[in-house]
Amino acid sequence: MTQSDAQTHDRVKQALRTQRIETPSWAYANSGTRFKVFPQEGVPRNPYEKIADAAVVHRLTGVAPTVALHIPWDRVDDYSDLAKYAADQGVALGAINANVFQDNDYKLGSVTNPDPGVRRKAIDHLLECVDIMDRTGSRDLKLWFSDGTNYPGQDDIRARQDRLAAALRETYDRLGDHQRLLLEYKLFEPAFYATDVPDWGTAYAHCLELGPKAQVVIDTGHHAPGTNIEFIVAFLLRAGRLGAFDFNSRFYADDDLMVGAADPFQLFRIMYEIVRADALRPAAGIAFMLDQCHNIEPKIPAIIRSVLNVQEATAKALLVDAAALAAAQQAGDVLGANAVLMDAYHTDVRPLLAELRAELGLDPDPMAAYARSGYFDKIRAERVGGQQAGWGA
Ligand code: RM4
Ligand code: MN
Repeated sequence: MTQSDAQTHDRVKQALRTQRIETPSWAYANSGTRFKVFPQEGVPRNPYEKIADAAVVHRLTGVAPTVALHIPWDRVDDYSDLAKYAADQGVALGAINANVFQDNDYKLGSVTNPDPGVRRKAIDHLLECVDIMDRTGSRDLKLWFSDGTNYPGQDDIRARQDRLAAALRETYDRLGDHQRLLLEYKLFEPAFYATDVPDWGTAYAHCLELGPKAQVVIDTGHHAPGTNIEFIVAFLLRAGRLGAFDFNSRFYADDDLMVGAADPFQLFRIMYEIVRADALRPAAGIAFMLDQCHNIEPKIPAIIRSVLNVQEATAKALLVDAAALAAAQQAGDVLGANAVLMDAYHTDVRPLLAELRAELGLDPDPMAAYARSGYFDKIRAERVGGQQAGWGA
């Protein structure tokens, strides 16, 4: 290794030490498609058991210290007690995800429903989520609305935007100084004709109207096929409005597969824009969250694998030779510039990550360490009886 290679190696490891990835409580629970949910053994039966699993992922990877909650799936009587339990396990509670898509009242929408009574109920839930954040110490309220229409003429598109803006305003005004509203968009599903927050432009426009504490969330599975997601990342970073990611991968629509499984090159390109903006540091305020469902694969190892995939893409992005890239771009050297990026992408970063983990006192191979740990046998034996957590639970 030359001296400059050694310097790069150290710089990359140093940056990776600061990386934080948040895992979602619901990824530890049962999930499926609308055709079938296949239950698995050892699945958590309550939010405490989900947090215990998240803590295992953090202990083995060293970079997943927070877990996102979904309300009402993770409703408990005493959120301070849940936060204390998390701290005892070595993790903290992260973003609070509101859920205004699973109640019968929301058939025609939640905050954009034509019925003011239903809108009131939905907004009250969003405000309740901020109350919960006060107790859990969470910074972020993450909002995703399934609202939309299935048929042309079903409702007034413009009026629905007005209702959305009013609901967001009321929620935004309830936030504390250090709290944020993260607005997520999704192209379609469950609404098939017109979704009320279908794309980043709509989310961005609402966030601008609200104020600086409103930021956009990019869920990587929520775009039309072929969308250049790194362009959206670059745009929002430049505008100071990228608040978070929901990472996952997709082959077709909102597949919620393990991040980096379908398109590791896309994940690298996204992480390159993050590195380019120096936004990896927690102080930059970007929450790197997973939003996945493990329908057929074992859940905890799938989440570990996802965390490792994000780390690998990040390490490759950090390896891009910024000076060489800028020089090639400035010289109009199209092939040279592309080669700089591809050189970094083709580097095998697994030895560097193994070395970093050893330095942090972790097993260099978290997947193998989990398999050896006996944790699965323990939860399989302990978690019998009771209601397993899953969609709607
Ligand atoms: C939505 C969206 C939200 C997630 C729910 C479960 O499609 O991605 O972020 O909370 O699914
Ligand atoms: Mn999401």
